[in-house]
Amino acid sequence: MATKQPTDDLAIESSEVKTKLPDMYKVLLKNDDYTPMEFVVETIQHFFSKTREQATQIMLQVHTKGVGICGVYPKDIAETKMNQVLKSAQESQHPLQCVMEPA
Ligand code: TYC
Repeated sequence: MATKQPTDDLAIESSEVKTKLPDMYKVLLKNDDYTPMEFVVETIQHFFSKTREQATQIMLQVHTKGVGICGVYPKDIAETKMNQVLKSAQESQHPLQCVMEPA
């Protein structure tokens, strides 16, 4: 009788599991002289899930310092949010500028 050889034993090799956090990007608003403060506050609330109080603080930061951070996200999410803000501003004919940069 043939002896069964242990040919199909599963070997679980130790492997280094590489986990890498995604590169993160800041989404920024820039100040201008024309976009209404209320529009900016509503934009920050809507697209960046901030409370009215948080959104007002960010808007005032932008208004007084020229730029402010709305949030920090992985690249694809930052791009989506930036483009959503720009589209919304364009549709309302406001010159609001939104940019992203590495965090
Ligand atoms: N400076 C604008 C005003 O006085 C308000 C404003 C705030 C515009 C933030 C853009 O990203 C901005 N109406």
